[in-house]
Formats: sequence, C-alpha cells, structure tokens
Amino acid sequence: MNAIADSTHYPFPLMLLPYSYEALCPHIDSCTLHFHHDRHLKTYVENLNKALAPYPDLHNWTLYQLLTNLEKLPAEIQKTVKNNGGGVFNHQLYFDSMTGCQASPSPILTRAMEIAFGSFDQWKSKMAEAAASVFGSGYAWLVSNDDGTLRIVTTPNQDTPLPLRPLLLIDVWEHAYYLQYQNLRADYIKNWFCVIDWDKVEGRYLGK
Ligand code: MN3
Repeated sequence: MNAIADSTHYPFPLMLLPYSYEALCPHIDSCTLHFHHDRHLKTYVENLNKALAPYPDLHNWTLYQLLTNLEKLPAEIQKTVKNNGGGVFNHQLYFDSMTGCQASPSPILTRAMEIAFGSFDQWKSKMAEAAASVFGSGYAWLVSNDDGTLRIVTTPNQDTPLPLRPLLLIDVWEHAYYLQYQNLRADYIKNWFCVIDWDKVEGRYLGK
C-alpha cells in the first residue's frame, strides 16, 4: 500500500499488519507490535472516525486531503483531525515500512543517498542522530523534494511532513519501543535499521 496514494476515506479502516507479529523479532518484539498496532493505532482510527462522523461533506475525503487541507475543516475538529489523522497516516506508513526479510537499498536509492548525504552509512548516522534528537514524542523521516533530492526531517507529536513526499519514518514515541527497550531509544533506533522494507521505500521514491 502506498499511503500517499491511498484512496480510502471515512470510515477509515484499521490496516492489517503486513506481516506477522513475530516477523520483526528480535529487533521489534511481538508484544510491542500488539500494543502499538492493536491499541495505539486503533485508537487513532477510532478517534478520527468519531471526529468526522457528524460531517458528511468530509466522508469522501482521503487522509491525504484531510491532512493537507486542515485549515478548510470546521474549526472545532481541526486539532482532532491533525492529531488523530496524523496518527493514522504516520502509523500506517511506519508499519508498512518494515519487513522481517533482510534487504538493502537498491542502486537508485543508494545513489540518491550518496548525493544527499555522502554515503549510505552517513545517511544512517544522520538518520539515527535525527531520531535520537526528537525531544519527547515524534518521528524522524526520510523525505524527497519535488526534484528527487533526499533529506531528513523530524516532526513532533503526530505532525506529518506533508506535502513533502515521505519515504520512510521511525516512530520514536516511547510506546514504539518502551516495552522491549525501556529507556534505551538508541538501541531501538540501531535495530530498526535492520527491519526497513527498502522495496517499499523505493516504491514511494519512484512514485509507485
Ligand atoms: Mn506510534
């Protein structure tokens, strides 16, 4: 699924995990995935649908449309849609950016990383640094600009980097790692690099 091109609208469904709860072990354990997907994401989906329920005019809007037109929404639901719609968007993309099958970036992506960051390893260390630097809850992202150049950004809370094109993100809210890693965010970040689904990242980069 490409979350950017996703055409789903109200009532937004709870996405299925694209792998088993054990698939990312030992890097991310099944208990963490159960709580993160079945409880945290589910709550964002429910709250988003609840906020939109009284507004039939918005029921055919996609998540992308809602999140990039927040100022056009009724004032009383703007914040709720930003937080919960962002929570749905970010988590769908996060879960859909991981795999239990080891892989590495393709030559196209590797080349784009070399241009933007010097090398794949330098991208890794800059991405890890960005993820570690998020104060409190938020995300570090790999995004592409309109001209195809790559950059790293961070966002607080459930903000998204839209309309920049998101390729990959790491969730550094404590709920993403605390059950398994407790306060050791750096260890979680280091292991997250082992479960990146590079096929999906490349698909987003190429606009598929
Ligand atoms: Mn999360």
